[in-house]
Amino acid sequence: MDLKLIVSRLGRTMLGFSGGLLVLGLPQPLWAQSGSISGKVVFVGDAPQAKKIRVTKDNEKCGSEILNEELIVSADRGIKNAVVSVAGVKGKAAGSATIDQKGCFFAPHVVIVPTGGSLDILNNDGILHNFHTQSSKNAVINKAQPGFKKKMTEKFTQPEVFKVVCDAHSWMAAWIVVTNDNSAVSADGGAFKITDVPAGTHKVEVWHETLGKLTKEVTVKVGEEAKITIELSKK
Ligand SMILES: [Cu+2]
Repeated sequence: MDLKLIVSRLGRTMLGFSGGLLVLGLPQPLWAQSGSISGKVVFVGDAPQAKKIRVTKDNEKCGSEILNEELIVSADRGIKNAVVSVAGVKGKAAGSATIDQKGCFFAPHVVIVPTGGSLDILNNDGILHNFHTQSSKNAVINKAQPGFKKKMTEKFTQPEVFKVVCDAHSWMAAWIVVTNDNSAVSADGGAFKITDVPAGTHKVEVWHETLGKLTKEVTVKVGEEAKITIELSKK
């Protein structure tokens, strides 16, 4: 049997299988009913230059300059660190996330934590950091993390977007997005992809720390990738 025939028979078997489940009233497997959303978050206007921050403390660990990650726009106007979420659609239950303090900045700059999940806070600098959340729905965490303490773990139970600072280094900042919505953070160059999105029309919410929020309707078809461009600009 040639490969094409095998693939086509296999495809029909899979469709028959999922259709059969539908007739039986059983939940269909995810691959039979979902697609994905991908695209790029784009800055409208001339791409601003990334700013640098002068480091005035712990220079042996931190160097003399740190990139200000408030707004990172690539030469072709892609925006890094925007959060794209499919409202009301549960993401994969990852359960945990990690943020590192290395070179005196938080990495990643924006981290998604599932609601009720935990965040591992690493200190790979071997110097004192102080993890301080500016949260209001979740209890404020204000904890020193001395150089010898390589890892702390915190839980976040309420959906909320909030800033984290370090009281030992005034330039350090990150954002924590606590959500169960299926979400992704845009990469360098602005690209993002969200998989396992049920077929249908969804409200896609976009958030960026300095450019604000935007909502867009997107229709997802089974097995297809809905491609969108999200434009954000300075207010
Ligand atoms: Cu610090």
